[in-house]
Amino acid sequence: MKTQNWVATAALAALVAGSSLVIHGQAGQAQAPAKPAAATKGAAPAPSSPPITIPLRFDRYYTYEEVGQALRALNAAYPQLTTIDVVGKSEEGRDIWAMTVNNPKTGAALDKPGVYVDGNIHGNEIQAGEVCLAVLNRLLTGYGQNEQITKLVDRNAYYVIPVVNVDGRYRFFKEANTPSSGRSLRIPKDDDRDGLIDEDGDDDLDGDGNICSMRRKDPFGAYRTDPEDPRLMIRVKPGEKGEWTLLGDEGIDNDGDGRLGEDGEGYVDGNRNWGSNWAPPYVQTGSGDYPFEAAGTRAIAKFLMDRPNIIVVFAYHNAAGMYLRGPSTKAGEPMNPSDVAVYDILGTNIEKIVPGYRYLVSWKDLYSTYGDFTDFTNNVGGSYGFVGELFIVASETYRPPPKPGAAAAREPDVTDLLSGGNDQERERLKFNDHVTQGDLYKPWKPFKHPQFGEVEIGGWVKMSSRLPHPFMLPDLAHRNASAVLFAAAQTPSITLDVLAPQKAGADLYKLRVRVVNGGSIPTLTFAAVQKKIHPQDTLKVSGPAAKVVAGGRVSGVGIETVAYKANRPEVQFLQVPGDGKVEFEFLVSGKGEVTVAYQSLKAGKATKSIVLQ
Ligand SMILES: [Ca+2]
Ligand SMILES: [Ca+2]
Ligand SMILES: [Ca+2]
Ligand SMILES: [Ca+2]
Ligand SMILES: [Zn+2]
Repeated sequence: MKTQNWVATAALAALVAGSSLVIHGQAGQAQAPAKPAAATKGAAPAPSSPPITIPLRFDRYYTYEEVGQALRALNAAYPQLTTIDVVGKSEEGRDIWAMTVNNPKTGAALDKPGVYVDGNIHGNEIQAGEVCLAVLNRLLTGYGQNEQITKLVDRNAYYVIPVVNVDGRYRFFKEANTPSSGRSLRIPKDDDRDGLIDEDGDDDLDGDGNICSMRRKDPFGAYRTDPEDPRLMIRVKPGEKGEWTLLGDEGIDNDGDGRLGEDGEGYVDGNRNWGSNWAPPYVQTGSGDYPFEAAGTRAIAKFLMDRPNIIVVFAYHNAAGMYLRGPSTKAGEPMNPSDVAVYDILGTNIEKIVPGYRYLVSWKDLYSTYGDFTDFTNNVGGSYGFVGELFIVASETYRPPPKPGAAAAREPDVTDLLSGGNDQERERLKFNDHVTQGDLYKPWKPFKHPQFGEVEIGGWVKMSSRLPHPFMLPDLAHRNASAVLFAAAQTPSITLDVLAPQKAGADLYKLRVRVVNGGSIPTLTFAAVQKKIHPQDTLKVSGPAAKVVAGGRVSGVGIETVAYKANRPEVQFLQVPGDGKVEFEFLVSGKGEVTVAYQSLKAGKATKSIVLQ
């Protein structure tokens, strides 16, 4: 699917980041070359890439190998605070790395609220990996230097997987691609059901390392040259003479079935293969033959299940400037309104941290997806999850300053992608010409095509359209990392108060216990409580010479009531809401030391002892 409106094409590609629409509508773009040998020329990183030093700089994109070097450099610089795990291996045998940041002096990782961040589950969405590295870089280089960051490191555990689709990242750098191709995990699939597997992907015909577009002179074509910028085309009106036919992405019909690029390498979409609300491929393109078919999703699921303290999840993608929350399909509604309120606190603040980005609901504001990662982490992991869609193409501006007295220009956002049009595309080309000195766009050049004859190849290059030019990368990485740090600061922070015991009879004492959460995020999601995803938090009262004879939760303001628990009153179950408290009253008989212990899967533990006398 192509239109004259090149920005709209880029915009749609961006908007459907993570969407089956990429596959349906742009089959050629969504797939990698069928013949890797023909597609590797020119795109490998320069062997002279500068060494990776700490602090990380974010002024260029790291290859898969360099992401590993960056993690090892961070680990070498901060051995007390970091560990590297190989979570698993990809289909092609590459390591999937996780870095854990935890200060053992403030406790074990599992006893702290966990913040999980990953990126690049879609192979082409590479700046997601850089945002993950920026989170690590900021936490580690700021530790002991910056008061807020020191506190964030000391209070939380962080689990960061910068590259989920390691084969995809490796190949996106090494092979020719469009900005949108190379998303898939490397599980061979017969996408067009002709009995052949991965037989026809894109081909880098001119060997420049990019899959660009092809057009052919055609007086009956649907397009003519844009008079304002001859690199662009506009659709002819009825009755107007045409000039060009668009042939699609660079390539040849490898299997002679009359179609171009209809079955490239893969296609299992890593973000449709999770074991919650999964649907077969006739419902959800790219979902795989069964949940966790992919080695990577399976390994990461195990990693997550082994870390039940994770309460906040960020999964980074590109593009379009969005922070999406679930549910991923309408069937997930209604989301518990108290959980919506938690998302709203985070989402509305993130909109201010990252200008132009919008906080949206996945299925309603974008489209439905099945087998989605954050559905899994929400519904099985009991976390609050966001998908961060990085980069706004409308930030590629070339325009005069606003006239004095005129209202300041609005920050571009996702709505610009829909309005777009050739106006925006012309501006992007001037941005390309004068701000990136031509890095982003290849002018049309004649090429002798073995099947189509004389054609022209040109258009936006691989490293464009969904990615910021490297000069804009530090800002993108820092602001989005700040969104993660903001959420980390809102994770539950528990203090336990045991109010002075009152004598209520001979050897009988009344104890009031207050559990206070200083974070905006509750100690368990409301859905987790409602659906019994995990055990709730516990509050236990015990002592060698003491017995709890009654105990229960206190409710009411002014006139209080205690809901006494019928059995085992010494153990109470609870969830502590964000910026809230829960109180219990216990009647304890006996004497001596009494210990009150709070324990939570996600909010750590706290104990207090008092002496009854
Ligand atoms: Ca096939
Ligand atoms: Ca395929
Ligand atoms: Ca090419
Ligand atoms: Ca074909
Ligand atoms: Zn994506």
